[in-house]
Amino acid sequence: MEEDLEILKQALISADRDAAVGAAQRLTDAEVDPKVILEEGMSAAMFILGDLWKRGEVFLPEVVASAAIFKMCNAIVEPALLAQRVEGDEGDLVLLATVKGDLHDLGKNMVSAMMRTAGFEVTDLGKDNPPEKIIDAVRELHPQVIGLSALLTTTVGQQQQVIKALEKEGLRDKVFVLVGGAPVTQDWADEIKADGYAPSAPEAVNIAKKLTGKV
Ligand code: B1M
Repeated sequence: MEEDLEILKQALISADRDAAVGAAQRLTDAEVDPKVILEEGMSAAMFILGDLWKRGEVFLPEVVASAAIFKMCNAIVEPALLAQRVEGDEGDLVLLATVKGDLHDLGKNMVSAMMRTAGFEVTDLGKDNPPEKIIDAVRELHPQVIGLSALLTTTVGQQQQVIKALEKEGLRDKVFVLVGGAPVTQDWADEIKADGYAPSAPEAVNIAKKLTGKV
């Protein structure tokens, strides 16, 4: 398992599609915990790739290719994760969105899959969502939790804009707001008066459970 996890990581970093997909398949066939494959293999690889990108050792086209391969691997691993789904309570709806101006969705998709596995219903608005669209969805769907993902220092402010819009529309006390994404911190979550912050997808599930009184 350790060897295939390392192959998966290196193959994602070097955008080697066949090696990455092969390793993801072998790990899934061997019934390795899908959360371990996602967090310790795939997510960790993208973090390293981000560092190489920042240092100018890889370039945008390579990152685009790695992100596409990440999605292929995710398509292999996610069904195994969802097969572990526990039954949830009706009405436990989580509304997920990447904020306006932000096109990063790999982490949000991981949060979505892990929330569903934990028994939550999930409506995923996708990426680049302005506050108005999120407000409309809150009015229509009455979620218990809104999960806002932001990956850019230039877009984290949008999480605050959503909270301000909820306040303006008189909806703030009707829904819990959970924030996450690489540049997001507990301090930021406190500053914008979010109800919760999670540094990872499994932790996002734990916080959503706490907020909704499941643990
Ligand atoms: Co982007 N990008 N990118 N990018 N990208 C970062 C974020 C960056 C840190 C890279 C770097 O410079 N080192 C940098 C941001 C710097 C900054 O803001 N200061 C950056 C940049 C600059 C950009 C562009 C501006 C580049 C350009 O065009 N010149 C551009 C912006 C486009 C836009 O959004 N408007 C851009 C584009 C892209 C791609 C399209 C090529 C691609 C995204 C593909 C996609 O998502 N479909 C991409 C990628 C892949 C990355 C890195 C390398 C990897 C991100 C990722 O998917 N990680 C990233 C480097 C990094 O993050 N260190 C980088 C894997 C994923 C599973 O992790 O999303 O962090 P992550 O999710 C984690 C946790 O954060 C958490 O759970 C997940 C794991 O458990 N989490 C939550 C996430 N959301 C959560 C929500 C929650 C709770 C937890 O509650 C609701």
